[in-house]
Amino acid sequence: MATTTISTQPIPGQKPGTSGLRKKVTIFREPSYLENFVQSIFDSLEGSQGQTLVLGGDGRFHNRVAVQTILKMAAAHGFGRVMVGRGGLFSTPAISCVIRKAGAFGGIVLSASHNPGGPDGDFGIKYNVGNGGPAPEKVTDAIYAKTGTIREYRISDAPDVDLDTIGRYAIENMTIDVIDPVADYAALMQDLFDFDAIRALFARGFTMRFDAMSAIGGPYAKTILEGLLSAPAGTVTHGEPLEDFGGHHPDPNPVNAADLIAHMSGAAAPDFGAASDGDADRNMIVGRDFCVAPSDSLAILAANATLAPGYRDGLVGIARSMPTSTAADRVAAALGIRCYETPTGWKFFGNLLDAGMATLCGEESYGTGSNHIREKDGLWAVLFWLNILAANGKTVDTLVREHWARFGRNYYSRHDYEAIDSAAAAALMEHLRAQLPSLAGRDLDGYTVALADDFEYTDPVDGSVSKQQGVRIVFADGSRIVFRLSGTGTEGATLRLYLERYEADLTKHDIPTQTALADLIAIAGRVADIAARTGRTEPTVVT
Ligand code: VG1
Ligand code: CO
Repeated sequence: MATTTISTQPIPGQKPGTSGLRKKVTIFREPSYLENFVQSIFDSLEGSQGQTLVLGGDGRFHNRVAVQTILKMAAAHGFGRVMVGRGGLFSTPAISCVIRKAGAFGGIVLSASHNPGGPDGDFGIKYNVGNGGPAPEKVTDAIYAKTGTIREYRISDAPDVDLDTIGRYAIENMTIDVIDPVADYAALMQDLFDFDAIRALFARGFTMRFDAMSAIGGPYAKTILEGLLSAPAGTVTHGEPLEDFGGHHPDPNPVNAADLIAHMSGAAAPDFGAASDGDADRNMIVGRDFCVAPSDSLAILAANATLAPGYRDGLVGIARSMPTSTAADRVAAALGIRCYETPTGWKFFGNLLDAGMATLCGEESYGTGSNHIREKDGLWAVLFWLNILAANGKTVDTLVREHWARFGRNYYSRHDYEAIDSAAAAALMEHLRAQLPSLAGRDLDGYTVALADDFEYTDPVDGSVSKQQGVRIVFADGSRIVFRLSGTGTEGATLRLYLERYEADLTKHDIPTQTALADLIAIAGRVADIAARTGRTEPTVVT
């Protein structure tokens, strides 16, 4: 075995987005594409020699090749030990869990999350720091800067490691532990939730369908739901991780999880449905003929948190991304705790969690989590819901409706315009920004603009400032329209339009969501000139 140094050239465009670097697999397979980025990660770390790294991915196409390359590069860099999940697999929340439990220096997550996989699909890589969470912007900026000046990378010529057999291996002076990717995570879930109560719920005949979307959530859900909690075999569907997710778009929303939604309809439907995404950090919660909005899910978990043993002592604070509905703010107010508003992306929650300022966090994009790790966590949210339903005996829709009756309903929807022309998308955002100074105080179709700005965030812990995080138009009645461009897509640009309207009146809680938001949809279309600028009369996906 020997380490070789290979010369290379900077490759443009290796800029991490909302959650790591995501590109088409075809791009990641180009010579030295992955190597350049990995070396740039390593070169931006201080004091990593001799330290432990955790490594794994969601099993999508190219995962195994990338894991072998990274192991050889980690050895050449001088890491002391790498903990890798068997098969090169780890869900994103499980990597976060293992980094924390092992006291590792950091971790590398191979995933493009909710983006499709396969040879023509997407691949991604993300660096997580020692708290288990995604690297903050100052780290990702440093990595990106290195990608612009890189001249060489170092790699061992050792043979591939047997990733499928648990055990200890070595490359150069580096130890490699191939470990069970589920065990530590399953143990953590048992610490947080009342497994006896959930087991008793299933024993009473409660039925559930968990759709793992042929992604990495399957092994975790099977071990925990069908194994530890004795849910009937078959509760977990699409439970085998496949390199192309069986052709699914592994994004758990009612559009992409249509199969689950169909099964959750009618009198024969299970009591409870759920799904997770490619890397198992997202969750969708479904009742019988009833989809729970992710923003509502966060608020409902917060309002009922003390029913779960891990949260029995209450919450110190809640944090949500800016576009996420303000339903959680109402719960925080009732609990007498703070609700923090951060930019989109889980990396912004890390400091709040580390500083003990927030317990629960959530995003409108089917992401919920807590201070138990530093990533969002799909199965955690599902277990939290099960714990609550086991404790209070309610159905999903009763629980949600009672929540609305108490706090009011925040009608909420997101409209995505995918794969639009990048220049047109940038021009649309500029067009919106140009209007900001003149919007405040104006009347738009009977809605008075109370605030119009481009969201800027100052981290309350380290004072770092993140600008241009989404254009928001907030009306006097609390309704909001938010526009931002996606930072995870790999084709053209994706415009996200977020719409929210608050309704306190209990007798008006049954309006179809798009009807309830129709006025705001019309205002947004006009202010942003969406149809003319994108060439689209309808969004691609409405959730
Ligand atoms: C999207 C979501 C964001 C989420 C991010 C990563 O980002 O909107 O809330 O944190 O994906 O989730 P964007 O920039 O495309 O809007 V995942 O499950 O893809 O890691
Ligand atoms: Co994900």
